[in-house]
Amino acid sequence: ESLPVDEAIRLNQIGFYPNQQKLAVILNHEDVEDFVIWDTAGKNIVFEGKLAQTIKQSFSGNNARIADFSAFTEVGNYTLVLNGVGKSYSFQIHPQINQELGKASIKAFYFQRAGLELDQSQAGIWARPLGHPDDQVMIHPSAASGSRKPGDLFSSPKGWYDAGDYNKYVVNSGITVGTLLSLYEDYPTYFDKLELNIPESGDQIPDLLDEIRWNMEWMLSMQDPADGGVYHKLTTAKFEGMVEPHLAVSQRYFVAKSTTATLDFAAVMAQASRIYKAYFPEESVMYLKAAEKAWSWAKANPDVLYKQNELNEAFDPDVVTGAYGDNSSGDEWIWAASELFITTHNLTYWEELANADQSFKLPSWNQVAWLGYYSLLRHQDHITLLPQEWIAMLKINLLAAAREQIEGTEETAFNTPMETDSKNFIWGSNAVAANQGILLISAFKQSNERIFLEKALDNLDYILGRNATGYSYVTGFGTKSPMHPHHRLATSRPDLPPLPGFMVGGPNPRQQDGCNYTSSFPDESYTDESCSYASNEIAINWNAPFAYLANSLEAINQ
Ligand code: G3I
Ligand code: 9MR
Repeated sequence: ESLPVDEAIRLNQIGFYPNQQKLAVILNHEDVEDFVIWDTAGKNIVFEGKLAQTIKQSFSGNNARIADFSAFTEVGNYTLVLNGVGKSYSFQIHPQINQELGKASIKAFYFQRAGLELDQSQAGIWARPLGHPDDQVMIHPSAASGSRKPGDLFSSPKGWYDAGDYNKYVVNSGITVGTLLSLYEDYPTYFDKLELNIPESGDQIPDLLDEIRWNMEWMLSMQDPADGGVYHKLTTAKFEGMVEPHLAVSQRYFVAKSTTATLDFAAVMAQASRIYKAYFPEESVMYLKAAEKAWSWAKANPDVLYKQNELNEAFDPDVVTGAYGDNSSGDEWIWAASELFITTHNLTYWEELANADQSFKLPSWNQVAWLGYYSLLRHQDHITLLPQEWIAMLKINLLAAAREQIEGTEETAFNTPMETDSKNFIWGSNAVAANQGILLISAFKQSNERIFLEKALDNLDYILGRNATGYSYVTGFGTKSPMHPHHRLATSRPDLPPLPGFMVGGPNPRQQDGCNYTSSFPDESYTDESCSYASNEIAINWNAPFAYLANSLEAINQ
């Protein structure tokens, strides 16, 4: 018990399902051969094992060996011990091991709410005054059209703050809402019971749907009622300082309509229309009308891409906040057409899909085709109007991509799909790991092959500590977790621990923020400093796939 914690022992710092594979990775320590599992309560040895013979190399050249204790299945609290060397952080084995984590990953969205006073009864120590009412948002010259003139003011309240900043961007809201609505569509009975303690808890609809609705209501107000086009973003001209929301009071603007924002909007409105129908029939009709109107605008304006630099040459004031500029809208067409087709069964939308690229592309804010394709596969039994060979091809592509994704996992130092390619380590790399998890879970659902589920769990283990930095990348979860995320809500309250349930962006060797990093290797380029927006920011489009991964594994293991 007097043994020190040895950070060379890397494992999921939350824990494991009893029947799940359980791995730790031991770095270096070439002389050690045995390990034991201690029961932390009784300090008894409950399991003895040997480290794997195979030595693998991490990207930075550390020697890595596996300690496999999958055979140990008893519920409890434990540490892994290397005799005479040190112990791991503590972890649990429990049949609902990811339940609290899953809830926190969604509660995080409540903490991101704009335009709401957070009450102590729901927010605890993170209670805060109302900020960003967004009842006086100005039409930026780039957004003027019809009767809406530069300088006009309209209301556009609610929604979630995008990330560590306080702005609200439609493109990024789109993939976030789409991912969360899909989580609900995949596991409705799990979410029908799940309580999040948010202001709407106790009403007649599932808390997850209440939380998403907070953002849907904002998104609706981003549509120009005159023509159906959707503004790309609602933002200050420059990023605010690191101040609390009620003190961040610079003028906010509606900025330029774009095809990508409009189609992402159409997709989520169409998806929401079918999901909320049972609860709010009138709202459901309104969502669908909004989606169809957005679709018509996009048809008339098929290639209005958001180019921030060009807009800044033409209009004042310059807008330098998150661009979410994308150089193609092909994937947005696929997503919108898919969701509209599933909801309406109208074959007009099929025209957009018939010759579309079906190859697998991992979803991200600028690549949304597979949000639509996942939905079509989810609803395959109800879309019999579509050619069955075409649907079958989607499924083939999905399974092929999943197989490719897991190939080589065993050769990586930490045994995760995430590490099979150093190119996965981009800005927001942890969301790559989470989105790979969604791919693998979707493949499991389509094939019933458990290997896909196991590899999805490997990526969750990665996120929670079995990785090259030894961090559990989720605030408030795990022993060594981010304490200084790039998050204005957190940095402006240095007296409080960071808000819980947020997965930070993660290792990113391009290090675009200019902060101090201690390593430049792909999977070690992470620094827990608030200056590091390129590795340590939080964002709604990263938390959504993380929430999908944690909650769907929990729902599947029920
Ligand atoms: O397109 C290239 C690709 O060809 C290349 O292989 C790859 C290598 O890294 O880079 C790709 O471009 C990257 C782009 O994201 C698309 O993934 C850029 O390098 C990278 O700088 C860019 O990062 C984006 C970042 O904003 C800067 O624009 C992140 O994806 C995006 O998540 C992030 O979003 C910000 C918002 O702007 C503002 N709010 C916070 C939010 C999170 O940090
Ligand atoms: O806080 C901003 C963060 O949300 C963005 O991801 C990041 C990149 O666009 O920019 C951050 O804002 C910084 C700005 O770019 C440069 N000056 C310092 C700002 C706060 O660190």
